[in-house]
Amino acid sequence: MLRIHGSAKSRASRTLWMAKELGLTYEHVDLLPRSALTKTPAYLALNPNARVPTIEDDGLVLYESMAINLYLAKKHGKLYPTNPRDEALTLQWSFWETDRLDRQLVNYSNHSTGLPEAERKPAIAEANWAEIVPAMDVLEAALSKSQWLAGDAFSVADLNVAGALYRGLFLDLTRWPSVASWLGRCWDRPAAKEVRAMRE
Ligand SMILES: N[C@@H](CCC(=O)N[C@@H](CS)C(=O)NCC(=O)O)C(=O)O
Repeated sequence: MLRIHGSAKSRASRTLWMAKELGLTYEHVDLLPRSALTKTPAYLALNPNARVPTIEDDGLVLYESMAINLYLAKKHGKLYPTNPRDEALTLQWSFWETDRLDRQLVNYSNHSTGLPEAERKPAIAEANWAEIVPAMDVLEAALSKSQWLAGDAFSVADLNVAGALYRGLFLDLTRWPSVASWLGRCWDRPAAKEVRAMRE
């Protein structure tokens, strides 16, 4: 049976969202990032990075949330592109998000609102926001031409990017109206709502 390691309050929310979209039965090991349980020899044997998420599935151990979701969607033949063009776009957007927005959004959110006030560093928030704006402009341009990131329906490409943009739900998205409506469409899905309820 699929086992998912990682709290819904972490990047494991993307994996949980995918498992729910696919209707999979899974065991959830609710590990908080940086907790002692992510540093045990047993967990480090699964993920030597001491990070979440990690999955175990039929003997396969896999980390990296984007790779996990691509694997699960492909394995179960749902939400995975059916042609090389859309598959390439799916990989493009998944890698793009990891490079351009993933840590930037976490850093911005932590240092603007998330951390206790005394620990926030406005310069870190500002530097990350300076990277977020041009990346969101790129996403806006793509989504103003097409409802979905790869093909003509919601897919793992949208899940991977929208899942990573959880913190975007709390940003002022006025400058990016197509991103705002796409993000709403994605997070309005029943599976996404379930994960959001686990997270908040
Ligand atoms: N690129 C990885 C990032 C994983 C990651 O950084 N996870 C965070 C939780 S959201 C974590 O475990 N952090 C622990 C740490 O930084 O020590 C992925 O997408 O799976």
